[in-house]
Amino acid sequence: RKQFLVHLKRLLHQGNNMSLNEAKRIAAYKAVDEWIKPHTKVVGIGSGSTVVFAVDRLAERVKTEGLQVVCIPTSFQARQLIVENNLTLGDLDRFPHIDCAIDGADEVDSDKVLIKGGGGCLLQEKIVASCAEKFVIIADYTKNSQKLGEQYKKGIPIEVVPLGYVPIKAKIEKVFGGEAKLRMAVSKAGPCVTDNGNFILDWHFDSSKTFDWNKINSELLQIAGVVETGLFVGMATKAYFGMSDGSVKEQN
Ligand code: ABF
Repeated sequence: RKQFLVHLKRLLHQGNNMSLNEAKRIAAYKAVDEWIKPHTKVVGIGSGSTVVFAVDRLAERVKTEGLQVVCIPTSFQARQLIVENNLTLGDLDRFPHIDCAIDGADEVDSDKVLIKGGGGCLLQEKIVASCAEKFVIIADYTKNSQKLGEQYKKGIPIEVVPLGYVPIKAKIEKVFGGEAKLRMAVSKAGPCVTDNGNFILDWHFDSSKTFDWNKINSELLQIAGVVETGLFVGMATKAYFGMSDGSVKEQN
């Protein structure tokens, strides 16, 4: 009864955002309940707003089921979530093999290719995802697209070494077309600097074209000074989308 009232209050409090936040929550809860088993030991914790709900559910299950999990963060925000929820904080030095990583995304296409990094954490997110046996994506319905660029209009984030961003920008635009925009800090006073001290170029591509994202990703990574891309190709095990009708759409 208490839990119901807390949940009801949360729903009422969220007002018109309810459907989007509720969509995030139901996707997150389903993913945690399906992928975090009693024997799960190491969990990768993603970044963004949807993951907050996943950590809520994980913390609840740790308390009620006595789960013994170590959580590996993908950003400063993820680290704060782990600490604030009294979950055990781990690192890749001691836990390089992750059983399951759960993370958000900016967009997911019909082949489960992801755009990630809207929040600027793509490098650590991709490292953690690459160390995970299972990589599970949780998102609301606004991320579920047939083709990349259909709904997400901020471009594909590409983390680059600050020293080279001008020639790298020029190379990307020459080879791939579109426009690679230097991401500015919220204050607009200067460029956004990632947790790793790098810049981000958001590559606005022509979404009417069809791309071989695996090839694009590999070619981008060949450019000297490109550290990582927000294209996650062939990495996601499964995606869960909270839909506006209260259902959860699963993409295998
Ligand atoms: C993170 O989740 C980022 O890669 C991506 O930008 C973000 C999506 O945020 P949200 O869950 O708030 O939609 O993993």
